[in-house]
Amino acid sequence: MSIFQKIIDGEMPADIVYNDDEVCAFKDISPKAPVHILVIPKKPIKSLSDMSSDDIQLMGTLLFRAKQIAAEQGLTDYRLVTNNGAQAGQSVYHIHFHILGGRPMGWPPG
Ligand code: DGP
Repeated sequence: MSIFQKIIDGEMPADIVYNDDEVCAFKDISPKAPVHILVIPKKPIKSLSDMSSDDIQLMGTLLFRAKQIAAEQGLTDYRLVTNNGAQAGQSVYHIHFHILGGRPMGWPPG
């Protein structure tokens, strides 16, 4: 079971900023920007590579919630990132989008 599943199940504390039947969002424990929030589906999809066609609507919902949460946090400019696989920087295998904002962002990412 991933650490994010434990957060969803209430077994692990987190600073939750959004929660509904399908989506949960909470502050990253190791923030890389003044605003750093993780947006996850409650369905335990491991990574973007594991998304199936059954998940298209859910992932659209996730994107919509991400933009709402970013706005609620006062962000107009921000980055929305998913790391897919270890080489891309994924460390938790429950799909998530990072909302990163509140400072200028470089490009390309390292
Ligand atoms: P990634 O490396 O893309 O898989 O992102 C995983 C993120 O999850 C990373 O930025 C740190 C964060 N994280 C790991 N464990 C916890 C935790 O227990 N609580 C919270 N809030 N965030 C966590």
